[in-house]
Amino acid sequence: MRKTKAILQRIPRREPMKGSHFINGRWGRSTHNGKCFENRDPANGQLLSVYPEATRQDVDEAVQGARKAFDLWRKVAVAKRGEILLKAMRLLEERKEIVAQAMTREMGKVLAETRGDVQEAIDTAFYYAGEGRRLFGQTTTSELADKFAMSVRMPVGVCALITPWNFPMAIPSWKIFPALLCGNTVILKPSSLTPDSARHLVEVLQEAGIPEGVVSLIYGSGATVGIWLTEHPGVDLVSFTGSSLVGSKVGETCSRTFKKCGLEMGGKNAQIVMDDANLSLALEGALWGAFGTTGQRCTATSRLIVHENVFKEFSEQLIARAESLRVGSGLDPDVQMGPMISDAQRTKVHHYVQIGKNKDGATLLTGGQILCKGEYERGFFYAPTIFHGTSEMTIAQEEIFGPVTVLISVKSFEEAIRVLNHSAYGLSGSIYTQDVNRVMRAIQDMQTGITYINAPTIGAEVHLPFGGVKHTGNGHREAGTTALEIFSEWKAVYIDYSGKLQKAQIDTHGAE
Ligand code: UN1
Repeated sequence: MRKTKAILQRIPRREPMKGSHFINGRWGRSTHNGKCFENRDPANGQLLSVYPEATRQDVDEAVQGARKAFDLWRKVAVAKRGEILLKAMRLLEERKEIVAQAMTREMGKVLAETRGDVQEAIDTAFYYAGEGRRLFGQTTTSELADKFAMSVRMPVGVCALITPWNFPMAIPSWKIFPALLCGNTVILKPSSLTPDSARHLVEVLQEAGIPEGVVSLIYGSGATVGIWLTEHPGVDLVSFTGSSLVGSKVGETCSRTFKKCGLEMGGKNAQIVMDDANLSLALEGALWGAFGTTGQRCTATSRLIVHENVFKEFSEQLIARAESLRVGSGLDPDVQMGPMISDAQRTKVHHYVQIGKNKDGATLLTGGQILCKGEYERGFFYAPTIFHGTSEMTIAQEEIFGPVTVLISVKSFEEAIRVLNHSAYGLSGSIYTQDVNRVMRAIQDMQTGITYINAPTIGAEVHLPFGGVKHTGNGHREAGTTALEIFSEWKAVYIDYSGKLQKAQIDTHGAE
């Protein structure tokens, strides 16, 4: 504890930065008398920066600029667009440490994780830069002679990207880079809890040579700016990551206004531990999956489904390890779990803990407390929390988004899979077992978009599809080649070089 304090004292206090929107290639504060909001360090309450809230006029200007820029950007050679992404990637590599530190300050997670977050954006830029020399369509034959057919990808238009605070750079990068590569223009509206990270990302794009209006960055709340963007007639596509509650509203508005819409929402991810598992490996996985990012990941392990034969041993070890986790400022290299993002989020988590104890009747095995003494006084810290419960309980069904996990004991592999699937969500799932038949059956039967074998529920890589089934998503996937599906439209092209009118379906069969 004393060590953390000493480290925090060494961090120079600086004047809060005054941030601005980036609209039509210019950084500037709202000229329309918008309000401002504060960005504070969740570990100690320090004021880091002040940002403007966009007004409706700011949103209109950004959309108009993006519409105008679209006509130019869609015609820029795809390889050239890829080169700009590559430049942005290099700049991000140079700034990785500065950006990671800024991210830990505003978001709270430990430096090793914010470095990983920036690295994920670097990897994503690299991946889609390469796509600049692929972006494959298909060539195929025609059913008619002297006729050729192919499919090509077309950009969609103006994309509004609404992103959360838990991966302040990786998640925006999953959207921005493929969207730009496909020839779209974008307006990013990041969470108001992590404005600095978004600014760093847009700065590297600007310095890499993104033309005016192609990328805009506007700040403000989801309830105002998010809704204005989603309803705006000048926006063609909305890509949203956040809660299922908000996502369903975004989806409704998009369908009413005929927009393409990608939704990446909640999770209630489970790790299964079978009685033949390598228990120490399963334990490491559970700790990382449940308490990494202070449990604030959509892929966090919020349920641990453990075979009864190893339940006692596994839960005892898990409790001991959770209790020895070092909680504190994410800037302290010895700390393993940082603060929660905000007081509101911590209050929500604590409320779920009361539900677990009082309404559900679950057994609280460790944690369940707000940490507020000594070094924790001015931050939003919460103790790593483990319940023993059953699958029907509210705490085993609803997304908590904090350092809380529920142990559930099962008697068999079949029951473990049934419990894992007993969820409204279907993002990530994991199983620890040495039995190849169980592995194959788990891959087949888990109702999740991401399935891990002998690995935790977190840790997706950028070249594979990211997303989930059931209430987690609406059928789209981020990352990999799958992101190209949302950010482009297919066009089928037929080229008839016969010099005569040929009728499909008729000329091919009419003579019979
Ligand atoms: C999230 O869970 O909110 O898979 C995103 C992971 C990271 C991204 C997580 N690459 O853990």
